[in-house]
Order: sequence, then C-alpha cells, then structure tokens
Amino acid sequence: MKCRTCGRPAVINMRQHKLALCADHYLDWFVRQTERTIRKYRMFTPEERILVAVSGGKDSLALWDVLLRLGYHADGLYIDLGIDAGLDYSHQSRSKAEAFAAAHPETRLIIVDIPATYGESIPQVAARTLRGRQRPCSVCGLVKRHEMNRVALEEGYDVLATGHNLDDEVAVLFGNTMQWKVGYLRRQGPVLPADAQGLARKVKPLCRFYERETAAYALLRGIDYIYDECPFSKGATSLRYKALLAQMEHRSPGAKLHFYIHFLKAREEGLFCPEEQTRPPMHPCERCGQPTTAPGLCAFCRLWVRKEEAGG
Ligand code: Q46
Ligand code: ZN
Ligand code: ZN
Repeated sequence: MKCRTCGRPAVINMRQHKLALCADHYLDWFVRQTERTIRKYRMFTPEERILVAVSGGKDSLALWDVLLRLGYHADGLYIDLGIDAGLDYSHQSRSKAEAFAAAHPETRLIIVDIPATYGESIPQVAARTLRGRQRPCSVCGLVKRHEMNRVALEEGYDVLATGHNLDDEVAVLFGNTMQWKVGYLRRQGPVLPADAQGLARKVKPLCRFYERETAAYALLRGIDYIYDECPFSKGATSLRYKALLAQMEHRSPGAKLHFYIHFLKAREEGLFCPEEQTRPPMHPCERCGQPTTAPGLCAFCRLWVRKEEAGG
C-alpha cells in the first residue's frame, strides 16, 4: 500500500475514505481535518481561550497536541479522580498529562485533585452514595462535568474541549437511539452551546476521527499516553455497542461515520423540536451557583452535603 500523496510506503489505510498515507502525510492530514471540523461546526476562533480536558489517554493528548500545532491558545485540565483499584490508574494517567505539559512550556496544566479537594476519591463517594449498587461511573461523570464547567468559568476560558472520537460518539448515539432518549439525542453533537445561566460551551474537535486514527496520530507523534482504560470501564454497555458497531464497520467501511453524520444532518433539519421548548427551567444552585433543574442544591453539591450531614 502506497501513500496517495507521495508514493512512499503507507502507514495507515483508511478504508472509509479510500485513503492510504505515509507517516508525514498522515500527520498533515490529521491536523488539516481537525481544523476543518473546528471551522465547519464553528467551535472556536483563534482569539478564544480553550481548556482541554485531558485524561492522560491518547485522544485527549492528541487533541491538545493538535490544537497547539494549529496555534490555538489551549491549556489542559486534568481531574485526578483518585481511582487506583490496584492498577494505579489515576496516578499513572496524571503523570502522562504532567509529562506532556512539561514538554510544552507554552501551555498550562490545571490539576483538580478530587480526594484532596473534597476529601473522598470517586470510588469512595460512589460507595457512600450508591452503596455498591452500581459502578461509580454515574457519580464520576457528574463530578467531572461539574468540575470541568467550574474551572472553565472560574478561569475565564471561552470553551471546553474534550477528546471524544467518532467511536465514542457513535456508541453513545447508538445507545441513546436504542432507548430513544430524545433529551440526550437533542443535545448530542460536536458543539454544546454555552448557556446564559452558567454552562461553558463544550466542543469535540476529534468527533469525526475513528479511534484508530487518533491512536495512529498519538503514536506517530511520539506522545506518551496511558494505554490502560479506567478499571471501571470493563463490562460497560458502551463497550458492547462498540463491538457491535465494529462488526458493521468491518462489513461496510464508513458505516459509523455515515450513521453519525446523517444523524447530525437530520437533527439540523429539525428531527427534534428545539431544546428551549422542552427543557425545564434552570435555577442557580444555592451552594455553587451552577445551573440545576432541582430547586436548592445541584446533584454535585448534594453528594457532599450528605457526607457533611453524616459528620464526614
Ligand atoms: S473514568 Fe469515571 Fe470513566 Fe472510570 S469511573 Fe467510569 S466514568 S470508566 S470515562
Ligand atoms: Zn506521503
Ligand atoms: Zn451546586
């Protein structure tokens, strides 16, 4: 297989694009495609300040790297969840994010240490609030969303960028479609606009890349990232969906990309009625000020109030 641009041996063949490229031309292609996605969905401008949520994995570090190469003002945010579960996961992933930041002195890495700040790790909060009924992911997602939004607003960033790739987006889309979760479907997309009531704009500049494409970018750029997934991701429904979607992709290259893009198009054409007509009114949380539908405290603050009431 030869590079379509220069004829040298290709390192990657993207069947869905009928495109094989050598390392140099693949890296160029990846950067150009990211810029196209940023422009197409009007994610941000060169003047805006971007906060990249970095987990230490390939996608978020690849995103941070590509935004810096494109000349954007992009800083990183790492949230230390205190997840170790015998695998030292948080410690290792944090050290990958720190090493990347140390090699890019023009940027800044903000670290929020959940156990140090709130007195409990994610597995501990989950054990106390869910009483072992479920995996800690619902609590983890809630804490991450709250903290990302808090830091973006407090530190004056215009936009929060996450490294979700196409495989992630399609698995979520598939799950939401299977259960017709209209509220989630309405909000799923490359851009979630800022909310006047205190939610930062969220963007996903890698949403059109397959997972193997972001992995190839990270490898070819020599980015040192954590290979292991969070130990709590094992057995997640989204992984089953990913396996199913991989079978479809194998038979029809491009199936995932088409599913996602046609969904976005249908949504744009009015598949769902506008959110303003259906979303319940939001109020600022009495404690942290972030918008919430419940009167009083938001779900994040309720997590800790229960701990304080119990004298923790
Ligand atoms: S980090 Fe958190 Fe994920 Fe781990 S505990 Fe679940 S949600 S699996 S992206
Ligand atoms: Zn080439
Ligand atoms: Zn709150």
